[in-house]
Order: sequence, then structure tokens, then C-alpha cells
Amino acid sequence: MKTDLRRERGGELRGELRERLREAGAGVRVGASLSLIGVIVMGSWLACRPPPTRPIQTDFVDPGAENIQPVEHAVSVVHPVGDGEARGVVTFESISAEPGMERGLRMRARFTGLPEGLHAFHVHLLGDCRGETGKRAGTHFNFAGPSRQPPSDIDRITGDLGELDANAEGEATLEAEIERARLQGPFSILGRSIIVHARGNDPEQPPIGAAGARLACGVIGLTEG
Ligand SMILES: [Cu+2]
Repeated sequence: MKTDLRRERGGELRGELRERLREAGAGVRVGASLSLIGVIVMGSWLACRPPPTRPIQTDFVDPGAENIQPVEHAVSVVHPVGDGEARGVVTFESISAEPGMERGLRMRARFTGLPEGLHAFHVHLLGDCRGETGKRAGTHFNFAGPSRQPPSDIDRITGDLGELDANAEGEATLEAEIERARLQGPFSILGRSIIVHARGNDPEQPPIGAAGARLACGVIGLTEG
């Protein structure tokens, strides 16, 4: 009698075990099916969506290099436009506590062929020095805001790099720290241009400075120093 009970109990346990194994197996199959559907859906989505567009990297000297280095130097070779004879070289060096963390640019400018006196020079929005007037370079580049529609209460001249003070021989040099200018990020001055003007800045007329005709133009490009 006891033996029969044990056999019966054992049979119940085996039946219960089989049932649980069957349920577990079904669970695994359902899980696998869901995973497969997930892979198919994800694959279809990846196949259908447009290829990802890489942002234009101007922050690195060689963005494809194994060890990328941030841009820390830039140069502009400035040449005459129209009837002007002014030409020069302007270099920029990042002032940074550590690579990629800029707190402004150290600028060195050297010019010849300038009419004696003060000449404002600015970073302009476009790196286009074609033509005889320098007008293709567009308006001043705003170092930290909209260039074409700067705020009406702006109290400074946008893109300002200071003034060149040409001597009687038409030579001028200037070294300055341009705190607002950057070689990194969306407000980088790379690819913009430098315009040298016929007169000094008029501080009463921000953001343009009303410095008169454009004498010289140069595109700001990458260099390794
Ligand atoms: Cu200007």
C-alpha cells in the first residue's frame, strides 16, 4: 500500500515536472521569437533610414588620424583687393589651459603697403576673397551670436581684431589676445576671412564700426604653427 502511494506520488511529481519543463520551453521559444522579430525590425529600420551624416569636423587637424589633435593654430595670408596694396600675414594661436579648452586666441599680425594711420581689421563671416571689393566676405563675424542679425542693443564691434597703426612706410605690426575668438566649435573663425579697412573703427557705430572701404582680404585656414 505504501509502495503504491509512493509510486502514485512519484508519478504526480514527474507529471508536474514535465508540465513545468514544457512551459519553460514555450517561454524560451516565445523569447527567441521576440528577439528575432526585434532584430528584423531593427535591421529594417537601419536599412530604411538615411545614412547618418557626419558633422563637418573643423576641430581637429586630421580627424581621421589615430591620435587626433585639436586645432591650435591658424593663419591668414591677406592680399590686396581692388587698388589696394596692403598685404600681410595674421597668425592665431589657441590660448588654452589644456588641449581643446580655449580661453581665446593670441594673434600676431604683420602688414605692409598700408596707407599711414589707423586701419581696423575684422573677422568677416565668409571666407570668400574673390572680386575687387572684398564684399563677398560678407558682414562681420560675430564671435558668439548671430552675425547677420546681431542684437540691436549690442555695444561692441563684431569680429573686431583691433586696429593696425601703419607708419610712414606703410608697415604695421600688432600682437593681441582676442578673448572671444575660437578655433574650436561652431563659432570657430576657421574658414572665415580677415578684412583690413581703409580707416579705424568708429566705436559709436557698433556692431559694424564703419571703418570704410576694404583694402585687403585673407581666408583663415589651418596650420600647424
Ligand atoms: Cu570689417
